[in-house]
Amino acid sequence: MNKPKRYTITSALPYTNGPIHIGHLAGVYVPADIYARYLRLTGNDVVFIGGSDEHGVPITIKAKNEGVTPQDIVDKYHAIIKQSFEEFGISFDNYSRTSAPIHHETASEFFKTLYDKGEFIEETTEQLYDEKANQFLADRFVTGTCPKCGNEEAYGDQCEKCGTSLNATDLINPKSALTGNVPTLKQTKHWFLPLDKHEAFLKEWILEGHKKDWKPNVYGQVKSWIDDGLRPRAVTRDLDWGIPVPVEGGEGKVLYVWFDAPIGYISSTKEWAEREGKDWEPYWKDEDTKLVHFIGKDNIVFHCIIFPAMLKAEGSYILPDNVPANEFLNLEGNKLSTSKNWAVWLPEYLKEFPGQQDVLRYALTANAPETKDNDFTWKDFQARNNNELVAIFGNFINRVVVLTNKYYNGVVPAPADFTQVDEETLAAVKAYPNVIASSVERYRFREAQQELMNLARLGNKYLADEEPWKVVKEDEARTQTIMYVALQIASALATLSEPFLPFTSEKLKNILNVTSSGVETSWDEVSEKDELLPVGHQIGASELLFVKIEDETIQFQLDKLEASKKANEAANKAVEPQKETITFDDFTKLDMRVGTIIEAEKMPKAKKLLVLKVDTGIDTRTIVSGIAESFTPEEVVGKKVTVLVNLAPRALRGVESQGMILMTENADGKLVFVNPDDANVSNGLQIS
Ligand code: B3M
Ligand code: ZN
Repeated sequence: MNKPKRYTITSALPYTNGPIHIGHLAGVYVPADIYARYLRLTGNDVVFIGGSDEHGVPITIKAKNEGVTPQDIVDKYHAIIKQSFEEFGISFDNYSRTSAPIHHETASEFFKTLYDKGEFIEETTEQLYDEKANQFLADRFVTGTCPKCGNEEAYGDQCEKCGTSLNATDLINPKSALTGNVPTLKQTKHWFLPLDKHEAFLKEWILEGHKKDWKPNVYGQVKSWIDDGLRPRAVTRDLDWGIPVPVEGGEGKVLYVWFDAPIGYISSTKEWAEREGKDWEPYWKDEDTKLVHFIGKDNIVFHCIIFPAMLKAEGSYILPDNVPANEFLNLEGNKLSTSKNWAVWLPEYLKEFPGQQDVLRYALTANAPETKDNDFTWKDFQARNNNELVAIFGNFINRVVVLTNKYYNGVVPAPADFTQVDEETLAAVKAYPNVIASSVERYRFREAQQELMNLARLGNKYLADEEPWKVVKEDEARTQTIMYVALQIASALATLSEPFLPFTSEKLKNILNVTSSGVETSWDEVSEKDELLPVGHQIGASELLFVKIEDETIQFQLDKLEASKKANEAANKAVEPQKETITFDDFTKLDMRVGTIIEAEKMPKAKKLLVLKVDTGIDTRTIVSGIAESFTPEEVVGKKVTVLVNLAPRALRGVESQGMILMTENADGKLVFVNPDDANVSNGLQIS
């Protein structure tokens, strides 16, 4: 095993403008948590840092839309997000927030240090300004065409399509996200971090130093940015939500969110150290500490170029050893989207699958977008649960525990002589800690979890081959040996599953009764010890670790997504542009009345037409209406409707139609009547 080391593990600070979904969990938090748990289990000194990113434009936009303050928004979602992390077993040592005073102080100080060292360029430049909103536009306040890839919906700080980091003034045809206005240019002073000045160092540190150990997707992105040439980047903004710029001339300005947010990792570490009575500095300043940032691919430039340049400019910090960014997770073939409600939200998942956090963790890790974008499907989720967790892991444990209770009242039996299969099986178990560790240490969490499952497979196969339930009839000693070996595998699974399936691991440890009786095995002991569960140890009663997920449950989830899709299609239906203005006199020419359909029949040989008799309050008249594909005649009789009564009559298939019934369309394209929403309005009343 490796020598214990100090680790600072960070995971991206989620924006507090909504709850978190499976994409966040799969891309960042589950892998980070597996890594942190594994390192703790192997005796390292670990701080695992998280927190909420509470500044930035999306939060102010959301607050504006909802008519509340940005603080209301961040308070609400910080609480929701923090709770989700706890519920899914993300084992942060500290979860902070960037609105915390300790963060404001830390970020301010950091800025001042760079300012005092002359690490910024102070410059008055022309920036985009929205005359209508009376506000400068940067970041997500402005959209336009990406100069690099032509994406027409690039933001003022980044193009999400090609990943390029942008300055708002780079956008072609910029448009204000607040008013839709074309921005003007207005002078304002800002502080810029001259990334170009750090280019040589970044080249050497990453392009030469990390070519081999960083993931190809991360390395490739960084290389392409550096090859494109780095430019100074503004680290302040003309906004009122954020950390005030702490130097002269900074009044009314705040730090750019991507300047303060990564410093949030440091503030969160400080908060933790204060609480635990520790010194935070070695975790950020000691060269022996390994700093690892877990992020999604859209955050690569900030963690691999901008933040390291900041840390380097400050001078006293270490740099990340690795940034194992993941690609994106899709859902049922489509990009996850908050605005389109195309997501599996964690609070909702927990309501619908109570107690089944590990199933989601497992399915997400099995499909983790480690090297390319990947797809989460509910069918795969069901199959992973039913065919792997239930049929292999759960089945093995259940057999071991049930049989041990049945044959030996739950007491670990003494083995007789081992056969060659027994010896090989026990030796194979001992190899797993290293095999899994080697994958985890290379950030290959899918592979690591597959190996864990291979250990469960080994156990399952061992029992299936050795068939203790048959042997018990003729060979008592052999049965004891088989059950002894199987119990050792169960104990190894309890330990090695912890990083991946923490809730299951705990449950299994309880079933095996190892925690309270002091026979819990450490990660390394699985390799080192010959006996994990001692002879004579009393285990507990059987309890199911996983339950089968039925087709109906999956169909319910698919139906929910289908409903989201429909709602989106309806919302996206092109809204017809407004027609030419008419005068009030034009309007009064329309004579619209409340009426009731009193008879209806199909027009022979016409698919779309119904012939209606309508009581208009003035008279009863015939109206031919193109609604037969949406309604049967029986459905419409008795319906209150709005009728345009002074429309010139016209003949349809030889029947004279004397007016028109007002209709619109619902999300499914079905026609619906525009009708008075009150049964008491009487026929003939004028609509005005
Ligand atoms: N809040 C972006 C995001 O949630 C940003 C990460 C900050 S990490 C310092 O994707
Ligand atoms: Zn682009």
